Amino acid sequence: MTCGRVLVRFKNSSQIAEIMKLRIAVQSKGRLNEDTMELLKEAGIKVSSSRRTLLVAARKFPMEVLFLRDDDIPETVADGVADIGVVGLNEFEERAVDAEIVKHLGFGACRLSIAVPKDVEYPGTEWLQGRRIATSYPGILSRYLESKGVQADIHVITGSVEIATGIGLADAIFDIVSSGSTLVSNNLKEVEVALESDAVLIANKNLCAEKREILDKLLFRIDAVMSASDKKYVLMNAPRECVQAILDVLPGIKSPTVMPLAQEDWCSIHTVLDESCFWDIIGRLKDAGAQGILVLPIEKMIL
Ligand code: PRT
Ligand code: ZN
Repeated sequence: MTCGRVLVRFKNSSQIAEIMKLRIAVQSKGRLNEDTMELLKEAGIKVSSSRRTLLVAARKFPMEVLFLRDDDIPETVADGVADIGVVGLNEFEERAVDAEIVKHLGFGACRLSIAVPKDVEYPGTEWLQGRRIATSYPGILSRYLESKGVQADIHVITGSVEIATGIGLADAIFDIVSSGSTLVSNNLKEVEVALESDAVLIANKNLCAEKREILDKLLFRIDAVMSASDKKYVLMNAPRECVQAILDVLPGIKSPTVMPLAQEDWCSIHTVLDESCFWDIIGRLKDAGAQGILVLPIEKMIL
């Protein structure tokens, strides 16, 4: 299954060619769909957005996209029905299937945490001993409790886990937390973080050489997109005597470019900066003599 070929008949020709395609499983709707499709688009892989079709061929890249519920993605990849997939690390760890993580993608960040009613005086994991904990992630929770030497009563519920303590179903919950506002509005507080999660690209362990090659090409493109995503191209002008002071402020990935301007004794300085770092140093750049600072997005960055 993992090395299936697709027969293609070319237009204006009776020639039939075998085209190898990498099949990627993507969440059909939900929190990871948009970021995943955006990443593919940024990587130059065009996919028709019609979600009524389960399987859609990509344009400009030997890939097809299989749209699924996120719960089904780990197993689909492990079985080889899809070659690769994008899924939350939480879902992948819960299913504990035999597939490999090839890249952390950074989006869909959240954590799997234990939360207790906010008026509980929580001394540490010993409080959980013998308690009832409601969750949709029994696999990760039981492994976590075991690692802490705690025995608790795990109640598996799907959906609305956050109301379990309020209705007397459990003493604590174990669920996804992102901003924490769901916990606050249910009078809960986060006391233990068992897993920090983001979306991961997973792959079948038995891909044939041709599919590995397509995956490597995809990873090359994803790296270029991700390297550029939090970086800015920054240009500024300064009198020549200020250049050294400005260079001292710039953390620069590599040595910045300094070019003379038509106006005598003035230079233009170009560099690439982390966006977060830019806001920290903007004041110091101006104090050092930088003027006309331009900040531009970078689309791709090949390191
Ligand atoms: O239909 P399908 O089964 O495909 O989707 P789903 O409903 O099971 O999953 P979906 O789309 O809700 O989430 C997909 C993935 O997004 C999850 O598996 C996580 O990896 C990731 N993710 C990131 C989140 C969140 N952030 C998140 N905040 N998944 C869920 N939440 C929920 C959480 O369950 C809780 O109810 O948001 C609430 C908490 O949010 P805060 O901000 O109030 O803390
Ligand atoms: Zn799901």
